[in-house]
Amino acid sequence: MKKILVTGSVGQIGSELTMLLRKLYGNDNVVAGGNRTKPTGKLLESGPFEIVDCTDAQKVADVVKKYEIDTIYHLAAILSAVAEAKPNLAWNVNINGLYNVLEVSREYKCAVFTPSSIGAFGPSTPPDDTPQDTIQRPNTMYGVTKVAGELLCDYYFKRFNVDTRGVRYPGIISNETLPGGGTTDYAVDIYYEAIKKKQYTCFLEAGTFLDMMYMPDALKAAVDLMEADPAKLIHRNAFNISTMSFDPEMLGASIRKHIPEFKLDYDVDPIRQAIAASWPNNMDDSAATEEWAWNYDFDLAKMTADMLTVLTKKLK
Ligand code: AKB
Repeated sequence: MKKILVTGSVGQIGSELTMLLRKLYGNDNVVAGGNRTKPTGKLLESGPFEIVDCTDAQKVADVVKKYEIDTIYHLAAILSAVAEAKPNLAWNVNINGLYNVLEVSREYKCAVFTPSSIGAFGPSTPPDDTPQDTIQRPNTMYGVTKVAGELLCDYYFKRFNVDTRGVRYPGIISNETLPGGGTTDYAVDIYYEAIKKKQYTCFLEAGTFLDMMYMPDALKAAVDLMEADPAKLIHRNAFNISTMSFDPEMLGASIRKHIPEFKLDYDVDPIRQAIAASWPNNMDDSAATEEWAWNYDFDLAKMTADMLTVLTKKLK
């Protein structure tokens, strides 16, 4: 049985991924690693928790040794909007933190999953059907750390045989933990506000198309890739994965099918708008499909129905 450490386990993806991994591999075999915020509820009660600041290599090594970890899902990261506001912090966490995790993994022979992002692309990237292998010249600090992270992970695989794998996540939409500091966060906030106020003011412009994904598909991608036959992987860091592409208007229209009086207006944040404008509209994920049979369950209509059902109960 695998022995897994999840860094960033209290975050948006980490909190749900840790619970899924515990279900698949056993509660005691999955250590939730968090930096400052202690988990609460089922995340804390269902298995081990350790404070793991990925910028402290010794701490990462101590936890890996203590639990005989063989696989790390390294989710601790600073997202795009916060990275633009705090570039030093983003470099430290996203690059130095990843470097520490890779070094510890080299020493203790761990496999490593590291999420990259649509943010690894930039304004000179082909925006439609963005190919797996294409121009990556992002103009944001987040993007710089994501491209460097992809290269670093590939380097550790080729040079040291560390089993590194990753996906380029689109904006992730979930009904449990809120995202923090991303450019795609509007696509989560909008559901909460639609239920609470029947109105949402969006910080991205109408017509801003971005790849998005519902959390169950995002979790499946991480697990399926880490379980994939390594002999079939031509790429490693990181695979394009895609399930739906929409702009705020399309998302509003899908919500209006359930809440007809829902109103959408705009108060555009120039910083996040510029970030979003530099990212692809939709990615070509055929390499992931060919190399590890990537597939998904949720399109926009199915996701909206599920989000509204779950959140309506939760917000009562
Ligand atoms: C963000 O908006 O920063 C993230 C991402 C697309 O990587 N959700």
